[in-house]
Amino acid sequence: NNQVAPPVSARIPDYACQRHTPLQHHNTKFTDALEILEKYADLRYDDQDYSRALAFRRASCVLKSLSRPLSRLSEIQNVTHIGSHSQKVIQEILEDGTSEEVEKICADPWFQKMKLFTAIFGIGPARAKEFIAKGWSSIQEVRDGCTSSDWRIQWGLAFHEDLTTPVTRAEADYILGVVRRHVDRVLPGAVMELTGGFRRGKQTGHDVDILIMHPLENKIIGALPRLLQSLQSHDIVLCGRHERSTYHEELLTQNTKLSPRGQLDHFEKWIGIIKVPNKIRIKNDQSDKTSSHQLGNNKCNTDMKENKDKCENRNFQSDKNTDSCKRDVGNESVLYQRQEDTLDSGSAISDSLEDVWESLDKASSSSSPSHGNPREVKASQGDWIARRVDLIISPFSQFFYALVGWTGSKQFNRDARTYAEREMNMKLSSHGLYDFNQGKQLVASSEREVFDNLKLPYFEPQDRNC
Ligand code: DCP
Ligand code: MG
Repeated sequence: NNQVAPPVSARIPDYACQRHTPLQHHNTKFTDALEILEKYADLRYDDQDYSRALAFRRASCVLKSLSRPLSRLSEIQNVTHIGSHSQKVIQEILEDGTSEEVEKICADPWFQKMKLFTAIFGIGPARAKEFIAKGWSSIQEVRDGCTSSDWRIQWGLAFHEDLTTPVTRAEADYILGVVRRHVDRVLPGAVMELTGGFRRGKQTGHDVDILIMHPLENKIIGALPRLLQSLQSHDIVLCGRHERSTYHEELLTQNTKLSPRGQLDHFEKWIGIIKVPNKIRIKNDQSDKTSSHQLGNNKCNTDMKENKDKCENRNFQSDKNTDSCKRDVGNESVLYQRQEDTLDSGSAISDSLEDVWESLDKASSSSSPSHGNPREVKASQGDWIARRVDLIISPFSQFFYALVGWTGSKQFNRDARTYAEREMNMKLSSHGLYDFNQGKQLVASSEREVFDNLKLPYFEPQDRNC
């Protein structure tokens, strides 16, 4: 039939945080290609110049939010975020099914090596380029030649195959359960959320991001070291690094951008690798999918396709009157009440904090963040697989901003922060929201309230997959 679909451009809001972006959408043949161009631009050009890469990501994000497959370029011709280069690629795919430029990039040995090397835990584009300059083209060559003393690179190389095997949802749930048991021991009453891609409904991920909070603001002091001790005493931790909080109030108003790489927040956190029994993954494997190496449809990466699974309703609702918030998980409803701190304010808190940091510093200077020699540990690996885990501790007062920030996606965050700045004269971060018009912070006691404060419609985590 010759019916021409009306242009969709009129209905597309400017920012990704104003659009539904589901995990499963209708335009993967375009978005896969655009995201290869994004990756290539990210790796190819100067670290400071992420703008080319972002242009492809923005175009891809718009296409992900369309409610139907794109059939003609004219439907999106006036969309701000789809620039001429992206339009050219889309047109090519509409006509031929593939893009020659993208095919070429996929076949480019330099690109293949960059992807291979930057997939190593601890290796960024600059180091990957050094490896290529040395003439290396395989992981084994890096293992043989790399002399870095960085714990991430050492463990990343030793456990590269483990760490590039996608983490399944079953494993993420298992890790959450293990951490929860230990958190209950060292920080009773704490609240935990599985964040990152899994919270957005993804069935696989490259790591497991867990956000931890306690309704008593000061209870979290020293909790993460205790948690790690507890995990370590059960032989769960392979290696990792504990980072102090670098948060201070002035950050709320300072003009800092969300960097394309690296987490731009100041929470106390632990970044590391833990062991997960193989049987957990294998259980999940029956329903798993394989990686694709097809060139024909411009999918040259090893991304896993996502299952179309509706994710749990893990939303928080606030009750403004009682200064509390409620989380619904299935039929269960959990109430979090902000509680009175029992610790004195002022010097008592800072003294106890200093004590904690002092003992932590002593501990970390006397031992490396890893346990044993990575190669030896790998050689004697039992029936388990190494998994990347991030544990983040947030004070209650920042929790819902932290939850939005750590749920992502990265692009959702970027757009939400740009929207806050340009449209609202506000500064949004994972620590809070500052309104320059009123000269004050806007508190949130639910995820919904974060959106309300920004005058944005609420989007479920599974609709933030831009
Ligand atoms: N994040 C961000 N900016 C970054 C890195 C991360 O805003 N530069 C936020 C958004 C991410 C979340 O933190 O969704 C977790 O980071 P991950 O890198 O783990 O991203 P995902 O969990 O989304 O991806 P994956 O499924 O591969 O783990
Ligand atoms: Mg993640």
